[in-house]
Amino acid sequence: MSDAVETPARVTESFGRRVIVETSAGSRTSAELFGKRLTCVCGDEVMIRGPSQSSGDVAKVVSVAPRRSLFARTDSRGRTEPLAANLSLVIVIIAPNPEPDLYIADRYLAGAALAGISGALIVNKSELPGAEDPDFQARVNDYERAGYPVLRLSAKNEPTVAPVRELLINQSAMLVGQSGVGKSTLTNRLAPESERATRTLSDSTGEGRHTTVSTALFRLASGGELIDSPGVRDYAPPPVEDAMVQVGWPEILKLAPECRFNNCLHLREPGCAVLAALAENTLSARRYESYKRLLNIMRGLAPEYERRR
Ligand SMILES: Nc1nc2c(ncn2[C@@H]2O[C@H](COP(=O)(O)OP(=O)(O)OP(=O)(O)O)[C@@H](O)[C@H]2O)c(=O)[nH]1
Ligand SMILES: [Mg+2]
Ligand SMILES: [Zn+2]
Repeated sequence: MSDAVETPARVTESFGRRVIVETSAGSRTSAELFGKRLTCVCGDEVMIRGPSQSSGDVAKVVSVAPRRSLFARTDSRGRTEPLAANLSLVIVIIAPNPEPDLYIADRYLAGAALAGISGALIVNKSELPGAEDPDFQARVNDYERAGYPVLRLSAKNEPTVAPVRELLINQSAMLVGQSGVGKSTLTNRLAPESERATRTLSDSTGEGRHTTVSTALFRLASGGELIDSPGVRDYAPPPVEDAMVQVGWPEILKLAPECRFNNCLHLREPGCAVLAALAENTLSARRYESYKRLLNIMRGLAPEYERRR
């Protein structure tokens, strides 16, 4: 291949300056970012050059195509860190075990919505007795009532996984959630060639152990593509203005037009339809609490947000 020839490719895994790309012919190869200012993440569409003698023995990523979406997080220093590009769906996985932190799930779904990406919930390990707990079920039902697709399954039990294949057709989806919920187990089930390492039985009591260390994309024979990602202890979306936070809560956003003030943040304002729904118990108090928490987190990030504008 001549040095000047550029070919399109897809980033399927990223390790800083080094990435794995998949060419349109379907082969995967290692590549390096060309030039210091170039950055890319899993899911990016790029142009690569080489490998050839004069560019060294490794292919170079020379440009990144405009993104249809960018899913990102705020890191511990308040900076925005991109996680994946060109997603159409973010799937949060929870399980009865490890104990779910639904505030993380809510913030993931909010981060997706704020990036113009759809959200869905998978309840894995549904065969465990903890899945029968009425309180757990009520909390899961909150997501259905809010309008999210919710799938209950066991990644280890093939027939229960079929609805996920259906959901993923024509989607570019990323699995996210706490460590140990079964993201990689499900990825292996859906894309057997992915061969993702999963937590072994002897590790299963190891609190806070993170098995997966990289974000990686796989194509599914049944259609669509799936990205497995490392488990997290927390997640917050990049900073947004106060009025935008409710975009992450479809059930609140739906009520907002009925509020007396069109800039209502649903905190203490008179004539607030959200507070009325809360008093009538038609809105989940936990989900509302979660909305207020993200509003507070975003206000905490505001100075950093302004500084970087
Ligand atoms: N009982 C049960 N165990 C499951 C199921 N799915 C996964 N597991 C187990 O849960 C543990 C964690 O699974 P992983 O797939 O490694 O979890 P992960 O979400 O990828 O974890 P990180 O990579 O650390 O984020 C493993 O021991 C799996 O065998 C399930 O449906 N039922
Ligand atoms: Mg994993
Ligand atoms: Zn209101």
